[in-house]
Amino acid sequence: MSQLYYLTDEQRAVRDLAREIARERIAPLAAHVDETGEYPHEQLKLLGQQGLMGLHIPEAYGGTASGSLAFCLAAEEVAWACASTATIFLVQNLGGYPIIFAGSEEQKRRYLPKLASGEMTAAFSLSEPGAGSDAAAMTCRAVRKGDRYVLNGAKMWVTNGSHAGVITVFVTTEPGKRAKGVTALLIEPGLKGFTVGKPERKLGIHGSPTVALHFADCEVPVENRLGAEGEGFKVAMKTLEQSRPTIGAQAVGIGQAALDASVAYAKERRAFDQPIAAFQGIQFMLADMAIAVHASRLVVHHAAALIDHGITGAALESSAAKCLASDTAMKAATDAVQILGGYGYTREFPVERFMRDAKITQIYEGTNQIQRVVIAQQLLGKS
Ligand code: COS
Repeated sequence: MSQLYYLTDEQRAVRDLAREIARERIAPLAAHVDETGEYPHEQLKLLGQQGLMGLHIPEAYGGTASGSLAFCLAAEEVAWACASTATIFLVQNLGGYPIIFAGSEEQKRRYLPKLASGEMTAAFSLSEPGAGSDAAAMTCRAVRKGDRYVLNGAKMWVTNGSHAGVITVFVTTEPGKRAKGVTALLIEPGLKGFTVGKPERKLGIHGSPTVALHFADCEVPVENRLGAEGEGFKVAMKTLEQSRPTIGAQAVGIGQAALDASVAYAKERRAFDQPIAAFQGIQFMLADMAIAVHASRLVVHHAAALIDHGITGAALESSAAKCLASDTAMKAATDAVQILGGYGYTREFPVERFMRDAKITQIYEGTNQIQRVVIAQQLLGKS
């Protein structure tokens, strides 16, 4: 990997620490996690113990406030080793952002220190069975009754929803008003009328549980509301704008892992009396993978640096980072399977896992079609 001259000493230290943990402690377990769907408890605990869960959390609440670029560097390293663990690591960030942006002092004190230490994990719940890309079309409803909201409806595709100690759930308090009727609530497990669905059986990221949430006359205290009524959609959009580069970082990690596995195999595997790395057909594939992964990393780092510099309105750069890096990871992983040939198609090598794991990065936190909608809106204005 080329030298990233622009990193600060702190960012380098975060990357090196994450790399060491990822390569020595997380990577050896990745195939097992994929095979069994086992939740990566120990891996997450380790990330918490080493201070990597609090990179995005202000120091006043137990974090290190290291910033978005530092977090992206750590996310890439974790994803290089195990995309499942990386997904939960990213959701810790996604679920924590709304509390940082919109939480009251009491809410911040209640949750952020536990998220920073890894004692508690978080989740973020925007999508519904009938509302994914069109998030404002949500129907899960909260009706205020005195000092409580009564929730009815379902949410879907909630990463870590079965394990999180706190979930930011977006509901409508004024159906028909679309975005302007959306309100964010903090939900903890154990509330009466709140149940978690069975884990989805997915193509990849098997160790990262994805569930539906069901609410049947579930009563939530008003003090669990995050921000004002009707402000939830903006909280969700602002959160996604900050979080999408981190999905890009996860994708860079998967793409780099696919490239590394391909280079290693091409140097070992012989055909026609020479290593297949001697053939230009393979060399060009490796070079194209390296170009795209390198470019993706730089675009991810640029979007993260904009966030760290407090430059608002980085929706274009954020969506571009997520989109480019995830498309790159998918292509790199598919090419890695091709380079490894029949072996690549088996579980004897990790590249088929990279290919299955890469696919989700083109889908979650907004499909890449939605990223292009966001980018076009920035270019053209909203029609
Ligand atoms: N930051 C702050 N506010 C934002 C914003 C951002 N990045 N993007 C939009 N908003 C605000 C808008 O300014 C608007 O508020 P005003 O009416 O006061 O101006 C409000 O949010 C609604 O925005 P918009 O009218 O653009 O909403 P749409 O219903 O047209 O939806 C898209 C816009 C498609 C971009 C949105 O629904 C989206 O991101 N969908 C994908 C959802 C997603 O990523 N799901 C995955 C969930 S996590 S697995």
